[in-house]
Amino acid sequence: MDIAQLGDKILTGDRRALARAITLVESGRADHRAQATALLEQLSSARRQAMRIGLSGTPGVGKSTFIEAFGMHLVGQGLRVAVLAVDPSSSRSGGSILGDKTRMERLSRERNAFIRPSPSQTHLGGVARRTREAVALCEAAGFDVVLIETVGVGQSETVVAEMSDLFLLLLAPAGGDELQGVKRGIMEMADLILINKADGDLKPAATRTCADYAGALRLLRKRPQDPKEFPKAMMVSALQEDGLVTAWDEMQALINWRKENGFWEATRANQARYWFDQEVRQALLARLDTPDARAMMDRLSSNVADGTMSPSAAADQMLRGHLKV
Ligand SMILES: Nc1nc2c(ncn2[C@@H]2O[C@H](COP(=O)(O)OP(=O)(O)OP(=O)(O)O)[C@@H](O)[C@H]2O)c(=O)[nH]1
Ligand SMILES: [Mg+2]
Repeated sequence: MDIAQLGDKILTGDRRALARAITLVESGRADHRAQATALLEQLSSARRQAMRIGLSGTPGVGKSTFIEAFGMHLVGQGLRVAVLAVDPSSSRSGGSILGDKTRMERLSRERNAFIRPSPSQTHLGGVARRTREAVALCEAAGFDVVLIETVGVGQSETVVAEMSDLFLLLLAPAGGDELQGVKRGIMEMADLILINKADGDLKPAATRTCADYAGALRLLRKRPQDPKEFPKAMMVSALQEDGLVTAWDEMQALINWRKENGFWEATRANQARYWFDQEVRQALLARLDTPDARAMMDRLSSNVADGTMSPSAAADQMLRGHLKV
C-alpha cells in the first residue's frame, strides 16, 4: 500500500480512502502499525480540526435515532459529519449494526456523511487507540463534526470524553421520581444532558426528569471550562426532530466560549498528554506479554515462592531483562 498516496487522497476528503485508513489503524499487525503511524504523521501536518462530540447513552435511549436526525440537521447546514462508534463490550451483534444502518438510513446515503461502526472483539485500550486515530483521520479528511458514540456501559465514557471537545449524555424519561442510576462520574463529564423521547405520552415524565437533572447539575462542583449555565439539561425528541436546533445552538455557544477563553486549546493539549501517557504505559505492559517475558516471569515467580529470591530482587531482574527501552 502506498501510504503517501493514501494520505493525499484522505486530504481531498475521499471517503473510500478514509475507510481504508481506518481499517489500517484497526489492524493488529506490526507492519500495519508502522504504516498507520507514518500515515498519521503525514496527515497531522495539515492541522485540520473538527468539532469532536462524544455521545453516550444506555441501550435503547435513542442514540442512533438522535445521530440520524442531528446528523441530517448538520448536513443540511452544509457541514460534513463523521460518525464513529466505541463499543468495548463487543456484545453488539451483526443484527445491531444492521439495525443502525436502517436507523441511520438517510444519513448513510448523504455524500457529506461518513458512518463507521465499531470493530468487534477489541480490548478497551485497543478501542481507544483505534477511535482516537480514526478521529484524527476524519479531521484530516475535512469533516467539520465528528460524533463519537458509545453505549453507556462503564469505562468507555471516559475514553470518549478524553477525545471529545464536548460530551453529550442522552437519557430517557424516568418512570419513577428518583434519578436514574446515572453514576456521578458520568454526570460530571457531561456538558449537555439531553432528555430524549420528550414527545407524546412521555412528555410529562421527560419534563420532570429534565428538571431533576438540571437540579442535580447545579449541585456539581463548578468546572473552570464552563461558562455560567453550563452544564445544562434540556429536552429533545430525536424521533420528532424536536429541540435539535436548540441543542446545536447550545453546543456552538459552549464551544465558542471555550475557544475564546483558551479552554479549547488547553483541553486538547491535556488530552494529547493523557494519550501519550496511556500509550507509553500500554507499550510497557505489552512487553510483559511476550512468550519470553512470560517464561521469565514464571521462573522468577517460582524463585520468589520458594524463598530463593526476594520479590524486589526478582522484579528488578525482570525489569532489567525485559523493559529496556
Ligand atoms: N418516542 C420516542 N421514541 C424514540 C425516540 N428516539 C428513539 N426512539 C425509539 O427508541 C428505540 C431505540 O432507539 P435507538 O435509536 O435504536 O436507540 P440506541 O440508543 O441507538 O440503542 P442501541 O443502539 O441498542 O444502544 C427505537 O424504537 C426508537 O424508535 C424519541 O425521541 N421519541
Ligand atoms: Mg444504536
